[in-house]
Amino acid sequence: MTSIRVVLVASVALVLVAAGCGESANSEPVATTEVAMAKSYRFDPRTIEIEAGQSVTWTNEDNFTHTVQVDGQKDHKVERGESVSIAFDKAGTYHYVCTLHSQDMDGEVTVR
Ligand SMILES: [Cu+2]
Repeated sequence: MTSIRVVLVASVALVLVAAGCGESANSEPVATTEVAMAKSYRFDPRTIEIEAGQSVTWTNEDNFTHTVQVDGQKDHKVERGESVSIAFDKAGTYHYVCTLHSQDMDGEVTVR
């Protein structure tokens, strides 16, 4: 009896862990070159997919200054109402953050 109860508890725990992980990791990339810095403190869409040679334009639609820094590259400050475009020439997956709000604002560009 005791061993059956232990197995049941373990499987419930596994289901909970799996559900928690799926939420952020499985967001499908959106095929677009336009990302909004939306209200409040968000990149929208957060995960995008483009073709090699295309540029991505981030536009600040929030009420606060944000930045875009692709990992390993320079930081671009984007004031309210302004935008910045960054070209991606090589295929790969590029992670980026707003360095002012890196806890809340990050995203990924997949270049095909
Ligand atoms: Cu920000």
